[in-house]
Amino acid sequence: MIPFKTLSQFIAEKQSDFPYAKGELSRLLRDIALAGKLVSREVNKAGITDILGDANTDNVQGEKQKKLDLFANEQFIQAFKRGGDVAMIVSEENEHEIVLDNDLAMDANYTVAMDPLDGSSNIDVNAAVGTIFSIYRRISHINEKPTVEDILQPGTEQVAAGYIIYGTSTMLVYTTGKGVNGFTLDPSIGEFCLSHPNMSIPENGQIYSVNEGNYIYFPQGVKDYIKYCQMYDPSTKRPYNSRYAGSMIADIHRSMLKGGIFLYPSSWDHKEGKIRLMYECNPLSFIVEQAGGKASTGYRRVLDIQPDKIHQRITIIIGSKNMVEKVEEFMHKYKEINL
Ligand code: AHM
Ligand code: MG
Repeated sequence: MIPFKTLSQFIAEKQSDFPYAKGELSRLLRDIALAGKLVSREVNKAGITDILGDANTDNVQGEKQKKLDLFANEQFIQAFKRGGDVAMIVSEENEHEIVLDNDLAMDANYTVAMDPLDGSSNIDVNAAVGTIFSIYRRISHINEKPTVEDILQPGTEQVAAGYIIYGTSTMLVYTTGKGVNGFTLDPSIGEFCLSHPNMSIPENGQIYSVNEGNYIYFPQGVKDYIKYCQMYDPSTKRPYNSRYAGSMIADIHRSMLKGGIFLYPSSWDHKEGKIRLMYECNPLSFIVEQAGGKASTGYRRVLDIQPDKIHQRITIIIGSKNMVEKVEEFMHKYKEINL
């Protein structure tokens, strides 16, 4: 039985892991949890309130924005503004980085990259969606105006990262680089409570997640791996099962608990990959690595990539360590295609 502990109690306890900590990161994590609760409340009422459907706007990537995308974006931005610990935000929903220059943010130490509502295409059909966030320490001095370099840091520099999954229950999973812990929202008391301490992803799994509609456009190494997954071999428990939610949070959360792999390779309309480095790949790679898994482009570790733009996309293969290494083995048989 897991002893009862709220997220706030857990964060307060863990603050002593960082001797230099002054409580700002703890406050920031609590601000994220609060915004997550507001989004969760709205997601749970979707269908009976006017929050489903398109907002009739496009984001910078030309994707249709949903009303809930914009609602979630606003909740997190407001939480960071009110909290005063964030100097700059990068969001999937905003073309440019947002510099917070209100009085409260004058001595803010952190920058945040986020996807406020990942898996938007699932909103209208009542399937799981999520929030993903990545926290960096700014490089510039606190009384200087932050620049984009404060956020364009490789994933190895993340101070903390996490996701909130709005599924059958709402869960917040995060890491500060000392393991991964998961908290389930108890709606009756309005608190995230520790439900999944020290999460570790199985080294092997029998589930692969990929949009197979794009199969003919995948690199040959990925095609070979998919055929390997489908081949009968009882010694390695193949054929594997295929599950694809259309929301990588849902697919990766499943892998975290049961083992598995998620792939988004290059395809015909996303030659460089579809998933965004700063606010999807990096935070999820940090979490998965902290849980004992692996995240790679097929040729290099995701967390080592130096980002050059805030909405940069990459190819990603992430999940159970041995499964990711198997894909790398297949991919290394072919030359990397540099786009
Ligand atoms: P989004 O941030 O616009 O929702 O896009 C990211 C999502 C991932 O969560 C999901 O795995 C993928 O896009 C689905 O894309 P596709 O429909 O091309 O398979
Ligand atoms: Mg997304």
